Amino acid sequence: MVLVGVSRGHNTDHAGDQPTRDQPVTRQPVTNDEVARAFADMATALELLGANRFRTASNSRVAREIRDMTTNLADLVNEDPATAVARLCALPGIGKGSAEKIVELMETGAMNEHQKLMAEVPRGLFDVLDVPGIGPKAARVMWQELEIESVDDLMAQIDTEAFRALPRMGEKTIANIKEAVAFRAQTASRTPIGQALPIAREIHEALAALPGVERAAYAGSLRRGEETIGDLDFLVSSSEPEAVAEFFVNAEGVTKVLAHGATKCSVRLERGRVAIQADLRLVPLEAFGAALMYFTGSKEHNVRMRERSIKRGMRLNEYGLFEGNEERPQDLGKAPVAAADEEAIYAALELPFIPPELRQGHAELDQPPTARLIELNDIKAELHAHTVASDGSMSIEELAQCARNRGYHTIAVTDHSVSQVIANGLDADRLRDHVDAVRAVAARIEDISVLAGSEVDILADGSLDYDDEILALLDVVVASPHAALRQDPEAATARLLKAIAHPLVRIIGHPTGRLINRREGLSPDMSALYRAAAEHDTALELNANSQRLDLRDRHVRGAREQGCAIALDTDAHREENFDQLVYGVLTARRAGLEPEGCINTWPAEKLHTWLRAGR
Ligand code: DGT
Ligand code: CA
Ligand code: CA
Ligand code: ZN
Repeated sequence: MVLVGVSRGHNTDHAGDQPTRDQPVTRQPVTNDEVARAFADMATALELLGANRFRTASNSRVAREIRDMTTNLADLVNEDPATAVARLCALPGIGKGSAEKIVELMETGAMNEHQKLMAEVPRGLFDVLDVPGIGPKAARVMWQELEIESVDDLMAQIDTEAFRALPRMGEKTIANIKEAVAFRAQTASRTPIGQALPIAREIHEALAALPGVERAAYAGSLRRGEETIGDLDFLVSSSEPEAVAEFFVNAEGVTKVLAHGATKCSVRLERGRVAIQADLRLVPLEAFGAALMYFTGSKEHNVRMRERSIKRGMRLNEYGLFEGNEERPQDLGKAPVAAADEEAIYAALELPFIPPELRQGHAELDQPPTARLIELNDIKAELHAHTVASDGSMSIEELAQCARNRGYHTIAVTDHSVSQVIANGLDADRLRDHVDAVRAVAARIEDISVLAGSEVDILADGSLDYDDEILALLDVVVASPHAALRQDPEAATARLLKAIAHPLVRIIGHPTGRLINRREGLSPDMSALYRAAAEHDTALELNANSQRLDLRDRHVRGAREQGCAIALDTDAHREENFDQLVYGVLTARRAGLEPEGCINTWPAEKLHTWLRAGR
């Protein structure tokens, strides 16, 4: 597996558009982000070890240079490994030593020096360093003086005299550390769905392929499409259950077996950067539907379903739906009303099949869905995507090809605007040239519409990053907030309202700017945004990138209630980012979004007319 050398159990990654790698088991080219992370790790380890300042600083500098770089290092090395070192040295900020390490990482999947350094520092110390307010100096002193090697050690000692006696450790600092650790405990223990789903799918496929397996599924929060996952839940019916259990407790990445029984197994999994618990239940085929329903949850949905059963003189549990509110001795062994399939259980309770994403324990039983929810195949257009002109890795043609491969009728090229310096945003002159380049490609390609657009920054005061005359040249304007994301709610509301009302803006990209588990983002008055968006017929984006999922599920629901159009886009920077659409679709389904409410499902003509309207 690639990246054994550069992965840790947590994420100290900087904020950005790039999703973390989705396929930790197949060997894929090492990304720039991962190379940067390896150098950043080395800098941190050196600092914790109290190494020479210059060595530390040079590794941090290389990490920074690589993060800001637009050249794809894997491509550069693979082009001709023999001359890679020399060509890497030609890049800004890369010396010979670093170049050799980069090539080593690309070729072997690991960096020797990185691994050596990482072995010298306890892993848990990186978590201590991750606590906001604790810098490398402080972490080093805690480690050296008090043998603090993890956040648990830290919390065990934080109220001691010895801890208070550490240099610069005042009451205020201690209070801040406690608060920060408490916040982390709330968020960081849940795995983002973008990391959990690829692992679960792979395990699910492997389980389904085992001899004797009749049915296999994943359940729980993952099946409900929640944005973060506490643990993975698998269900299997098999004529050879022992073999299934045996396979599960020995699956790739299992670091600890927590339970290994005849009907339940529980393991701790570590895959790349992801550490997560996984449960397996072995259930009889006749009761698979009841078990699937029970373990899909949510707990609140289950409670409502049991109440409904009782009202109808039945009882529901993980084995089935049975006659009678209580289990009486004479009922033992009686066949259930329904158990093998979820559909039959819902039907027996006079309900339509409730899609797992809607099983939230809200109103889904009182007002079951009437329209079909949106599905992956409904999406026919991508309206937010980047090319090499800013921080993407595809050319305009490659982007168009990706969209065509997905069967789309429209792809919009929306590179970053001038303020996004780190993302190589385009100034007005470069944008004009870029529009010409997009139009030239569009003229050559007949079977798919390639639109010239921009992802223009919404500046802190709500003004846009280009003049109107420039924006008027474009086929589609996605306006997004990227900076000043700690604004107070009033300022954020005013900022976004101004962009929504702008006649040339058709879509507001990732409206809050939050990053799951990492950045809170803006907290505007969402109802005010929905009303304005509906009034100006500006679409609000559900950005499908699994680090973003912004709008959130409840926001999409609120927006639809006000009649807003929703744009569902992946914000693709690389080809594989198109696969992030699934996370957006799951989130949209949780919001009860029907295809018609999403502009990306509309036929080409309807969409293009809408994009042109009002400008
Ligand atoms: P998670 O893992 O925190 O992301 O969320 P879930 O929903 O996957 O929760 P989990 O793994 O604890 O349990 C899976 C499902 O099993 C849960 O959604 C509903 C069901 N379940 C588990 N424990 C209970 C319980 O005590 N009561 C009821 N009604 N259902 C339960
Ligand atoms: Ca779970
Ligand atoms: Ca569980
Ligand atoms: Zn973007």
